[in-house]
Amino acid sequence: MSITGIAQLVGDTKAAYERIRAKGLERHIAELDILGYTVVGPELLGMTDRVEETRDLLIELATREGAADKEYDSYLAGLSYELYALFRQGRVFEEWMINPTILELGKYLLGDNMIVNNSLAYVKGKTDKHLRLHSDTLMVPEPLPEYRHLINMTIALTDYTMDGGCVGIVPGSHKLRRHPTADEAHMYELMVPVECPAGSLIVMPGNTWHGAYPKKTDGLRVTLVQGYSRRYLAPYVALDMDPAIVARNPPEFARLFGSELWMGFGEDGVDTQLMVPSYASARSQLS
Ligand SMILES: O=C(O)CCC(=O)C(=O)O
Ligand SMILES: [Fe+2]
Repeated sequence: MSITGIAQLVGDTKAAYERIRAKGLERHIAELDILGYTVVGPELLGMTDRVEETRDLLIELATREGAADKEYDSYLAGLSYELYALFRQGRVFEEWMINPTILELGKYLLGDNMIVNNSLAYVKGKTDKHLRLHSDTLMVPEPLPEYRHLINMTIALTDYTMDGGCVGIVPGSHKLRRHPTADEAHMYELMVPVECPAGSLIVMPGNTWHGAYPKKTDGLRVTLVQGYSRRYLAPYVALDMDPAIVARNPPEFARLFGSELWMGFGEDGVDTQLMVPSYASARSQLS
């Protein structure tokens, strides 16, 4: 790294640490390192007043799609009925996407250039099936990288309990740097239930093994999932949207949705303004 690169790294590190401290997120960073996940309480997200509205809107969208007729079933046993690309379907989802606490933790894990990778919601009804253990770093060969490619930011919009079919996480599994085998995928006794109140954020980096418990209780479990990744990973969800949505949000929203990516060029070639700083030799390791 050049002297400039090192000086930038020092500056970036001090600034990142100050921001983490100012928000009181040190404990969560430690848990991510030690356990491979963390749960952030609703107060720290600062959007407690949006939880009910978001939950009701998701139930309304699912109902309109006929989810109840399908008994909230999905393509995988134990996974819930899925809704996709929420950021195009309501103002409140735009706010969740750029929630400052989510972005702070995300950028600590993925660097300042992180982009949106996924946008999903789950509506889960009663089921006697577990969701099998897996890691979200799909398609990546082993050994999985020690640093994170992507993170799953799960926002519980109803209270999470084991009997209510909450997520279960295998603590320390991120250190294995591999996917569970077909046999391990059913070792549910390894899971710790993530029980937390509605409005909590569960941060699950892509190497962490997780699944979900059968839902024995009546009523629906409602969840918003936002995936973020390093910018070289092709997003799972299409990032394009009505320009009016981009226009009514801060510039960081556009950036998270790819406005500064140089990939995807055509006959005219790359935008060198965007591409040249991507050379690792020209920047801090934090980005
Ligand atoms: O919310 C759940 O039941 C777990 C779903 C899951 O595996 C995920 O969001 O990656
Ligand atoms: Fe998952």
